[in-house]
Amino acid sequence: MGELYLDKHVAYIKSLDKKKDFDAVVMEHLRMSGAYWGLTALDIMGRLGDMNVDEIVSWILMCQDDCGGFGGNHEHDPHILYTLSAVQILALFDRVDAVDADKIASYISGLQNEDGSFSGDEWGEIDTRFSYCAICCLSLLKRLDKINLEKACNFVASCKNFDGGFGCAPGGESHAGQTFCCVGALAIGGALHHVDKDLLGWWLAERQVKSGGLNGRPEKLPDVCYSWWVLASLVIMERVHWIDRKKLEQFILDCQDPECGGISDRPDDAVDVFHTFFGVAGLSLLGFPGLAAIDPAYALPVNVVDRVFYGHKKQLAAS
Ligand code: GRG
Repeated sequence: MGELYLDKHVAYIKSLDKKKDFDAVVMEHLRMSGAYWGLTALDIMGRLGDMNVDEIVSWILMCQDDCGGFGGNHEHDPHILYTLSAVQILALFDRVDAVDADKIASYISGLQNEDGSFSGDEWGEIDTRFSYCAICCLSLLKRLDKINLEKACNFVASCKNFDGGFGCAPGGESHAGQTFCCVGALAIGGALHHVDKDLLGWWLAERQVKSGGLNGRPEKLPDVCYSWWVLASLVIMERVHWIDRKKLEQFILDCQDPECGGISDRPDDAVDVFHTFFGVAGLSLLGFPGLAAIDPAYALPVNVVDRVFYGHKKQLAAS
């Protein structure tokens, strides 16, 4: 088995907070999601403990708009993508109670359209990514009753194609990223019967190329991030054994920077926090030793999801 440079990846992620270089400027508008990727990767690697929780939670609260949604950074406009990232980070730290769940739920339910779809923000773009964000976020807040869940799932199902995959809107080309959003949303929404598991399992397994990596659609290059989008969908559908897991594991390990840490999209490319998270998360789904298990639908460590729904930590603390 190849080596995972865990300590180097931890050091790489921790160094990002202090950086003021070009990458940091480019990431400025999506810092909330960047923080979610970095912090969740640290948690999977068992190294979230040294973070300053109060400082992170106060920054998240500063990014909340009066309407209840969160922006990608302080004083940025709210968007459903960053609202999910904010709630996911709060869940990581067991601090969901620091926010008014009803206010966030009212922001999200206000983005649901008549056909069950969701807009990303007040400007109205519609995409199945936003359906996933809405359903995942409201589930973590235990507020799924605030939307029309049946219509939401029916809209997602209407984006299914002849090949079993899903696109960003009805008639949109199947793409592994959108497919994860749709399968994840339907799994959380209790509507997986809309998925043709054998047909979609076949299409997803076809995403594996010679190098062992996965692509997002036919004829495209492999990319480490699809180790999440494809693999998580296969895990949810219990078809993960349809790909060569060892070859995928080696592809992800080949994308590491063994000197400075971090994982890139393909071997020898520059690393970034997005691919570092999805690489580590993919290895976790593959059961790589030393990594905590990640939940394929919520994209959070399994113990965090258990704590949200069953209150394990709080019950233990009280006993
Ligand atoms: C909490 C895990 C999590 C997700 C939140 C934002 C979101 C919900 C999901 C994004 C799903 C998605 C569309 C992923 C694809 C990202 C990507 C690499 C897009 C690149 O698209 P192209 O067309 O790439 O440039 P290809 O690989 O097709 O050439």
